[in-house]
Amino acid sequence: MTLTLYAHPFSSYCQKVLTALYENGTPFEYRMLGNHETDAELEALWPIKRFPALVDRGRTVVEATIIIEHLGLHHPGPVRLIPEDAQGALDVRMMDRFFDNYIMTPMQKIVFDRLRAEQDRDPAGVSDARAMLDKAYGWLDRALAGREWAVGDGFSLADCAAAPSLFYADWAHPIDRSFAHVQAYRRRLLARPSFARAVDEARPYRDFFPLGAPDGD
Ligand SMILES: N[C@@H](CCC(=O)N[C@@H](CS)C(=O)NCC(=O)O)C(=O)O
Repeated sequence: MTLTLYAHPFSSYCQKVLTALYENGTPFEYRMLGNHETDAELEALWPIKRFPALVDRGRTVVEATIIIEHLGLHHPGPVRLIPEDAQGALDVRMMDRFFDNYIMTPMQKIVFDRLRAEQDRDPAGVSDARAMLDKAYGWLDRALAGREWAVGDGFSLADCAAAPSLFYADWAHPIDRSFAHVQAYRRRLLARPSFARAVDEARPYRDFFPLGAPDGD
């Protein structure tokens, strides 16, 4: 086994990569963060200390999207998460950026703000994040009409990004019922065995969610 993943099951960006690994049944060693030993190993590899991080034969790979690109390049499996044709790949990468920048980022802003001491909070920033999520849900709802997955016919990198971002975004800033396509897409993502496994592995940590995890899901 050449792959070692530094990750925590409750982390949204880790779930993005775990979904890709589980899609293809790719074997890896799971170095679970949250204890002194593995946290120190991560810091030695990547002083920025954001996770996940992958180590493959001595090479450290960071950023969830780049890890998934790396897996496709060096450890391909039956599910091709980035299409072979260049335009298809560009479409997938564009939607991957959409989910990271306009769903995951504002969701994290709301969640991380709540973890701060009251006097250090940023109400204007949180309000902007909520407004961004409303705009992003609206755009996505129109984009998803008639689609099963984010791009084309198959499950892709974009869906790996969508799954944890929409999962937690709905907890942080509920997706309005009027966005029926987004709601249905989120349900499809939760039913996908790879992501369902990542969600199940994170269940013991739901108390970490500072806004209170809802009973559903
Ligand atoms: N751009 C990074 C973001 C990774 C990220 O934000 N990870 C979170 C966990 S979901 C983290 O490292 N949080 C710890 C911290 O902010 O100190 C990626 O795509 O992998």
